[in-house]
Amino acid sequence: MDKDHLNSIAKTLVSKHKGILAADESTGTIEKRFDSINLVSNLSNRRSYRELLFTTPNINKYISGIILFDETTHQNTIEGISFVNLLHKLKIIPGVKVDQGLQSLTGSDDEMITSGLDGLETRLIGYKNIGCEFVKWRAVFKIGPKLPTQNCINTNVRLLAKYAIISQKINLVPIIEPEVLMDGDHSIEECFKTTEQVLTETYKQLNNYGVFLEGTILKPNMILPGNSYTKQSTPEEIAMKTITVLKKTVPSEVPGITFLSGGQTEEEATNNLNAINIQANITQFPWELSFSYGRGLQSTTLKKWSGKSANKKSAQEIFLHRSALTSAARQGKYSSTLEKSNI
Ligand code: 5MM
Repeated sequence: MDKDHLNSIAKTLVSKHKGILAADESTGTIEKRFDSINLVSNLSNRRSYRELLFTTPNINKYISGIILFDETTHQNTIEGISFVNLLHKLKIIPGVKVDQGLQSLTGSDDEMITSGLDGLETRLIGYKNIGCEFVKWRAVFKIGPKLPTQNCINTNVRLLAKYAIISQKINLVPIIEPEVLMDGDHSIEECFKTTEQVLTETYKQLNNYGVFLEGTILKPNMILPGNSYTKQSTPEEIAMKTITVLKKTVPSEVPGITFLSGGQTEEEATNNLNAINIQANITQFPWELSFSYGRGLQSTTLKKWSGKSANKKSAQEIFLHRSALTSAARQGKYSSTLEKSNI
């Protein structure tokens, strides 16, 4: 394990002003996204969409790394440059999602565990050889009556820890994504309690497996009420609760925390990240607090594009603008008046 290399990649991913674009939608997920714009999900449309995102002029001012789906790691720009090489040229670090999706937890109708450990090391060597520098694995936890179960938490966090140590052996920085889902009618307090439990167990297992924390990134959910809960929370409350949980659970060796957007609107995800960074600027924290958004960066861009090459330029302008706003939020410098500005 090359610890200096792992630490340097992790730190570059969370450099000041920058964050990560999650463009690693699996085939089923991208199909759902394309359904929303009435576009068929085939190889060619997926390639064109990813090219639109990655070739957005100046996007490297705000984006430090991009998480790809396996298919995209084998694809090229229209001029024939591989996407991985293109990102290197742009000084954007290429990474790849290496979990293989969710399967039912044995004996449970309600809970899922993440698959992908079989043959993982061989796949990782392949990704490293083509130039990827980091990887991502997502575990999900549902809040509900008696959920998540201790069995689901234990099983998922052990898998996360095994994935992380195998990745570091191949000198790939593991992004650790334990996502407490915002689906449901639970309160913000329930999200707080569950996230605290999940993150506590996550770091217990990462330590048990000897994972080098300085060479990792955490990708957690923010502390939010469920999306069908009656009472909504202010960004300040979300920020306070999020930071409190992180302080209780995340060791100071971790270089950076890059939040997922998890189904928030683009504006909510920006506003809440901004409130978190305003807090962080008041009280110093050991980690960088940044973003690794999928929908939080792409929703309006995708709608604008709608699969039409005539819309590519205006869709790229929207993507650059959303990335600039999210970068401002990552510094605690966002305000909703910027939504209509030219920054
Ligand atoms: C972009 O979506 C990623 C892959 O999800 P699937 O395996 O379900 O296709 C996902 O892991 C993503 O990186 C995170 O959920 C963050 O995305 P959001 O949209 O929540 O910011």
